[in-house]
Amino acid sequence: MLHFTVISIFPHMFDSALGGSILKRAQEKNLIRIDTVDLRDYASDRHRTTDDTPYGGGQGMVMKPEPLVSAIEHARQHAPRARVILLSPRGSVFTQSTVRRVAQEESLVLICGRYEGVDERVSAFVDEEISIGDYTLSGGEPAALVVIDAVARLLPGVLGNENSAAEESFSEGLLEYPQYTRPENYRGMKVPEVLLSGDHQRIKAWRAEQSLQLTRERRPDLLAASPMATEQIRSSDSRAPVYLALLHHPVYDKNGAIVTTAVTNMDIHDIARAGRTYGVRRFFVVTPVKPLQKLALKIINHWEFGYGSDYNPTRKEALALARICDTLDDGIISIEQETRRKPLIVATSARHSEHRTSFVAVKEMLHRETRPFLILFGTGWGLTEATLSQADYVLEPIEGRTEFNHLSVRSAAAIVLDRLLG
Ligand code: 4FV
Repeated sequence: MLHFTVISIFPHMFDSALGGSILKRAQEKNLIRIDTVDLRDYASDRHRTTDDTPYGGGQGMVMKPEPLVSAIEHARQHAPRARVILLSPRGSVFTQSTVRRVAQEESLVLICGRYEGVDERVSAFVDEEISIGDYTLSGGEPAALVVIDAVARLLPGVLGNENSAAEESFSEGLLEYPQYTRPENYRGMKVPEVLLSGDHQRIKAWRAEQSLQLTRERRPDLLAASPMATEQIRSSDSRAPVYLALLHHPVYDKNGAIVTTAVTNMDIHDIARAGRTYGVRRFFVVTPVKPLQKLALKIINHWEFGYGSDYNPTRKEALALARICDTLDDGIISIEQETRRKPLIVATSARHSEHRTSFVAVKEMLHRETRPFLILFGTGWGLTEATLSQADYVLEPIEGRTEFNHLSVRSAAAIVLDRLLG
């Protein structure tokens, strides 16, 4: 049973909120106990004064230390192991992980400030300060209610079925998936077919994907902190491993002749880092020219094993994706060895032609498919028609807002990755 003691000059503000629904039932089931304490009972003067003017001048009033500290000490006498929390905008921002932490306590004393706040010396008698958000309330009471509500619903037996808390937003650090109920068709807006399928595996996967997608769109800041997100992103990517290949031969020169271009430090760097960012499995640097292979290896080893790897470990992670191979086929063979599957070849080209596949279509395939995908990029003036014809799909050219389409292969690679895996 978790015991809440709320210290406030407006203790009755809690009557209605605590008198309804889940919290009322939880009190009746002795899962929680909530005592509201009138701070004025701890005032020492007959006017029951709990605030005074601020030293140093300034607007408003400040809550006096004596009544607050007496109330805190009285509460500690009754609950020696209580955790005393002051609700204030200076506190650590209240999140679901804070909720999980304080829900472990057996007793919480919540102090509700008013006016401009409480005398600074009260902090010496408080265990922690919590803020429910970066805005100013007229009093700590609403914040205390938020804490009581969020904590109580995590306690076993408070919610009808335990699992519902487990599936909520933030329970796994992600935003909750879209919810639907009857009617199936509301003003032409239909419930997603998957939810009517009865296939719980598919429903679970769809909901997880939706949570991830919504969080990516609305709260990308949450992704980094959510172990589930990281796992899901990793697992979702495991459905269709993506490989990149940068071809230095055969490619066209500006006259359309088939040539071999030089490897460049920047291409290897930037495409490796973009690849790492989007969770690509491997990045093949394709050139049959031994001296250029040696140069490429020198660049990669510098960052993966050499001075670079200490100087900047993140580069190490990225460059570790790079592999040098003579030909495209070598890359394809090593993917087949690694995945036991023949990769789907997706070529890229800045040249328009009828046989092009949209980014949306390939993105959709990436979600549906489990076969590996190999995305080809060409240096120079691009991949040859022979290579394009060898591909399963050729992506539509990247179009900006002008007719100018001479992106560097590095930029093209970053844009393609973001459109397909972003
Ligand atoms: C607040 C918050 C908050 C500040 C002055 C009440 C007000 C007065 N408490 N999270 N945000 N408190 O604005 O917890 O004391």
